[in-house]
Amino acid sequence: MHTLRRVFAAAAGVATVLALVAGQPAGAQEPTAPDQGLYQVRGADTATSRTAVARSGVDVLGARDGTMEVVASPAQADALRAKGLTLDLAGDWLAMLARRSGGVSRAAAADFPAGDEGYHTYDEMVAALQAAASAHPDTTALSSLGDSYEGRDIPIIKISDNAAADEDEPEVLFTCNMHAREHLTTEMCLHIVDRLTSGASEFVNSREIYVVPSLNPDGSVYDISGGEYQGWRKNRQPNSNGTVGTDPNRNFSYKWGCCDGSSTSPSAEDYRGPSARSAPEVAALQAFVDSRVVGGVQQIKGHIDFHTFSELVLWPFGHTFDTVTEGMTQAEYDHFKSIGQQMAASNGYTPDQSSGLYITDGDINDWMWGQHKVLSYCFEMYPSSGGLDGFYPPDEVIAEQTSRNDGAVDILLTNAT
Ligand code: 0X9
Ligand code: CA
Ligand code: CA
Ligand code: CA
Ligand code: ZN
Repeated sequence: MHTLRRVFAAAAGVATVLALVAGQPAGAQEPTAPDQGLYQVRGADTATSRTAVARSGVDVLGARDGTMEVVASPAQADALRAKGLTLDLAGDWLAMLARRSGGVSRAAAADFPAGDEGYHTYDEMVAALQAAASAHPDTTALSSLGDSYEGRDIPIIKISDNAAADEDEPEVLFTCNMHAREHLTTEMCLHIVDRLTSGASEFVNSREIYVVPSLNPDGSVYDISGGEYQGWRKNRQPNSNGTVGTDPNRNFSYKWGCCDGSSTSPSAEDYRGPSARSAPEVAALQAFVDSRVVGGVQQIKGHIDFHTFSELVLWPFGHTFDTVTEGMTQAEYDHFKSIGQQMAASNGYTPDQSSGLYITDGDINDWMWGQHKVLSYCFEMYPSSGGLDGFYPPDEVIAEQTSRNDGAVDILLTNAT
């Protein structure tokens, strides 16, 4: 880690959707289907069938209760229908994106589109952390995990009594905004910072808490560039074939690419990257967590990685349907499940093993547990479903949907020992 310094990265490129549509397989096309259609997929009632949908190359927005929301090309939609699934066209994704983002000038990215200014841009997030750090010098320490691909800092704030000292207290990590368009999660991490620095939480004295509000600064800046929402998920690292972006949540080093839970296609939204930890943002987070092994003992005991959307509490593993497997005993699985169920009872989300949603490999939670034995969860936040608005709910929901997780966060903190 080095001291946080502001880096002015090159301006984000002109918005383009070429990356989203490149590399699609040719096939029979429904004449009326948009190039990028938002679909509700019904009949994906099992994790196996949901994994097949994820592997088909579509962009999975959310999934629960046998219904998946995906963005698909006409050929991809036809291919899924040929598998016996029912696809209902809910709209033209690109037209919805343009409409949703209003008439703001393309050059303006000083804040979120009109009406959503309550969300923090990257610059506002950094400013909020700097304000928290200067208001609470004894209980915070602000630094950076390192640089993103485009050279932005990835801020990390530590919150604890005597924050400057490495005390013998269980350490806990909260990470947010690994996927660019999942902006509500940045607010979730900032809310955790607010609550822990407000003097209302006893955990400040008994834990050392690390919060990373944006694991994907470049992607989140890009997503609101030009005053329009871009629907961007991945980081902004160029690929060898001219497309842009690695999915950070398929790029972690534990069993990377093991299990057909990610794509080898650079244009795919779940592209795993050319090698494990090839994304600088992933490498930076892994290096930090690796550095918390002190005297042979991993100091971090608990972790939540926040995503949107579907209102789920998920635990490892994601790469296998098995509960007991290499790296996971029955007792360990039962512990994950028990605490996951307690957190879900507190926030009203649905608890499940990650692979119960669909198979992924190289995700952060598999690495946190598989490599470091950290009690690590994935939360999929509000809403339970929602298509485009699933990623861009109005800023009016921020307060309610972040404080909704206060109880679950406290359960995680309690059990991180
Ligand atoms: O696919 C992901 O990376 C996460 N969902 S999201 O829609 N936010 O992209 C879920 C990862 C959880 N792991 C598994 N489902 N195996
Ligand atoms: Ca703002
Ligand atoms: Ca302390
Ligand atoms: Ca410590
Ligand atoms: Zn996500």
